Amino acid sequence: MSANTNTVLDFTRADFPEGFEFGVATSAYQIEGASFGGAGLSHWDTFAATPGNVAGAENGSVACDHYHRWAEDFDLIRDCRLDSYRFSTSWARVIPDGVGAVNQEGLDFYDRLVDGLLARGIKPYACLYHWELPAALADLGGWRNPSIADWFADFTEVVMGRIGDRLQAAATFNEPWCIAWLSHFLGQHAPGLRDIRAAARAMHHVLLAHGRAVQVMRGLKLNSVGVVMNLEYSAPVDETEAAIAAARRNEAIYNRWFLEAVFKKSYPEEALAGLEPHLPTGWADDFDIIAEPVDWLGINYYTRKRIAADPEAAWPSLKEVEGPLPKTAMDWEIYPDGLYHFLSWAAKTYSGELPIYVTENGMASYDRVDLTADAAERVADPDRIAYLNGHLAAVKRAIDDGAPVKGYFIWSLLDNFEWALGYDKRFGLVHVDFESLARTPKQSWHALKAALSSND
Ligand code: IFM
Repeated sequence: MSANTNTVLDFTRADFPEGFEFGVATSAYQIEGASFGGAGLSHWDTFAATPGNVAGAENGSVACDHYHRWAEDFDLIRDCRLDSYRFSTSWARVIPDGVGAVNQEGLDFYDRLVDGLLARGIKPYACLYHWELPAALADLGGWRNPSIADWFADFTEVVMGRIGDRLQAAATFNEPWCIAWLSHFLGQHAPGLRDIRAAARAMHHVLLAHGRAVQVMRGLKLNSVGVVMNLEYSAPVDETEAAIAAARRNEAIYNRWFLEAVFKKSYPEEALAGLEPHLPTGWADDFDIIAEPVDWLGINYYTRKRIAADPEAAWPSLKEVEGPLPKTAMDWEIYPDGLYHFLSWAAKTYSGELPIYVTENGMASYDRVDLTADAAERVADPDRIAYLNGHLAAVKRAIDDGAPVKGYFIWSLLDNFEWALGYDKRFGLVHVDFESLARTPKQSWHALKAALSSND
């Protein structure tokens, strides 16, 4: 590998095993334009319409207008020489009320996406749920209501019955921790609750819904079914017993709760200590459904957090403390060793020989835009190139040490709606002007194209 100059990537395809896939990831609400095509309202529409929830009072009603511009976006994926694309399906677009009548226009849209990818030689990876719960189901308690497992199973049947036959792989959920904890305990995402009982129920019901969806997809004869977990490295702020125990509690809630349920039919003790009183009755009987075997594991990784004990606060009695490492525009520390750790740890502890995909990794950066410059220099994002170099080196190291990693998806193809932070945080390989919606490939897109073409 050559020295990093921040305008080139330090790798070629030949540095990775034969068949290793390079891809990009997006999600429905963040790019499609939720107001188009007869979609129902989701809880992200209503959360964003409530003052103070989203920076700049922004929302996903137009987003990147991928709903109409998907062909141009897929050309950008193909022209970058990427192998694979990971997208999500919006429940409210397909079934506007969450249950019952199907919006054919919505289903046709996802059918077009899959065919459009295949026509360009790009492998389609679909994720059923990336956070936009239909508002009609939120009215019924959303993830707190145990019936959500059956509602989600029905949604799975509708979507996968239509597109499942042409997918490279399907995932049930993107980032169950965000669906449950970030949204029902920390209150940062829709539905914006800060309630331990709601959080505990969501943490269990999302897993039950995962298991039910796997069953449905098996019934449809899909044989590449997985789930996407987000993992965050949890480092004690110092070597005190209190800090070590706090980091361990954080890690149990964040990283082990979902993996342990799916692969070991249990929940970690440190998390149960606070959550068990709030779990639904009979929770332990659901593990046979939750642990329906999967075919692959997706890991989303971005950063580490330094954790201290907070004895003044209620359980889990911990707080984050700012770390010393260089940070992205999200203020997230850049820590590629965490990715190395998780790839090896997840395989050894949970998923064994199953293929692992890095289903998201990337950064929000402060890009320099000069649309009069030469094509490759119009949007300079050297920090993203350095970030990708660091993390791809970590992936390579994990593979060399035996982790069964089969692919790496960059978050994200386009600058997009970064949830409660609006459009200000730019994660794309492709710059989006949110006035004109024009797309401009960044320097990182050009660097990636060069790296992936280098042994054509
Ligand atoms: O934008 C999000 C995405 O929706 C889920 N994973 C993390 C990304 C960056 O915050």
